[in-house]
Amino acid sequence: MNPTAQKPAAPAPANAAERRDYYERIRPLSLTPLWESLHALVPREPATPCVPALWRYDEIRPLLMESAALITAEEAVRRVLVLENPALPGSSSITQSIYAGLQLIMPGEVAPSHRHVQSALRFIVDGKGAYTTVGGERTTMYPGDFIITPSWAWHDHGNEGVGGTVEPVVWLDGLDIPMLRFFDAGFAENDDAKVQHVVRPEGNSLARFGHNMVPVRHDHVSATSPIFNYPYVRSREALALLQKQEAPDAWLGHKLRYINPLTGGAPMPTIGTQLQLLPKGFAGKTHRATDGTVYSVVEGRGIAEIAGRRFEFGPRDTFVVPSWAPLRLSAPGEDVVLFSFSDRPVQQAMGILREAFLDEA
Ligand code: GTQ
Repeated sequence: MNPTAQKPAAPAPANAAERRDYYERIRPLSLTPLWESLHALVPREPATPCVPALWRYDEIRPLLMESAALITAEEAVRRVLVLENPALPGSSSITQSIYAGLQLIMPGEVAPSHRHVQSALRFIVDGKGAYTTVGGERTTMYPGDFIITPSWAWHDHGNEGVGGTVEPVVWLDGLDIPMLRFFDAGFAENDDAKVQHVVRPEGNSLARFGHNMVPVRHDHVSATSPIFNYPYVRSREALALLQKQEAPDAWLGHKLRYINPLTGGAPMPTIGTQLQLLPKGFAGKTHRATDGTVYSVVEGRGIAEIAGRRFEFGPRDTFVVPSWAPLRLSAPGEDVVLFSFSDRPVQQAMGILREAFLDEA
């Protein structure tokens, strides 16, 4: 699998000492010999340093709640436990291009308004009744909702509850932080006000753009979808209907991607998102793709075999599938619903996305 490992070790050249001496002499001039690293720079196939990993929510939740006693959301600005790929310590990255973390907001707390070039998605994991405000419109969060904070949009989060109850709310943050770091293109600023002024009623963008219609006099297409909350009730209903009406895809089950209704493309310029249902008894075939992907389990227990390692997952767990790692999903005991995201739209824009659907089980 590892392309560098396939190469038989080259016999030491007769002039090895001369070469070493030469390398030492060119180093002070900031020069290096390509021929020593060409195979790693241009690998035969992806050789990611990322490893597959699973984060169990049952293990994380008590620790997350403990953090609420250590620091307020306001002091932390964003109180988040970063899900860091075990093979990329210190990188705050779950894949080479994607950041993920679990953010907690306690009843009555506020995460103050700021904005940054990094785009963010929120996938609600636990609890309901928190809100986020984006561009002057609030949306109330329910488990399974997929919410977007576009690049450079002001956003603050709070938790006032809904329907008379207020409870801790946890969501999975997905950001393109490593990509922005790679491009050295990040800017950020804090708002003057802690909580931004609400200028549009809740549900306004969904009414305008979320029903397969758009306002006739709207002709502004930006890089990010004008819908910023894709409610779970609606996406889940679509999957339930497909489950009744169609056979599942042998690799993916019933899988839909979220779209920007103005373009049909991904809702965010840098991150693609999907929701899939594996019907009870599903035993998927193996597939792989060059976009390392983060999965959040919404419903059900199932199994992900990733690069030969077996992970048993349950509701609210998160797992990561590295680039080009073979993946096989199964749902032996019950229906499973998975949300997932990756850098797919970037790879598609570059024309480099590859995927393979293998015939073996
Ligand atoms: O909510 O704005 O997990 O700026 C990391 C950076 C969340 C946020 C994160 C952020 C945010």
